[in-house]
Amino acid sequence: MLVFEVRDMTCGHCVSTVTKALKAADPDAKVRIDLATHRVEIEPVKADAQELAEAIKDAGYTPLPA
Ligand SMILES: [Cu+2]
Repeated sequence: MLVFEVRDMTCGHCVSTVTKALKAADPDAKVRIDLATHRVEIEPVKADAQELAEAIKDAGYTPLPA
């Protein structure tokens, strides 16, 4: 499982934007986001950590190693 901390994800809209971006990069990945801790957990199927971090960045957010 991959974990990022995304501190600039601040509301439900951000959560859905980040989720959509991750699903676009890896449609079958499992994505779990805890807004209170800004924690994004991903069980990838085909994308690697680099690609998923890029997807979060392209959506306008900043993934940090957690
Ligand atoms: Cu938001």
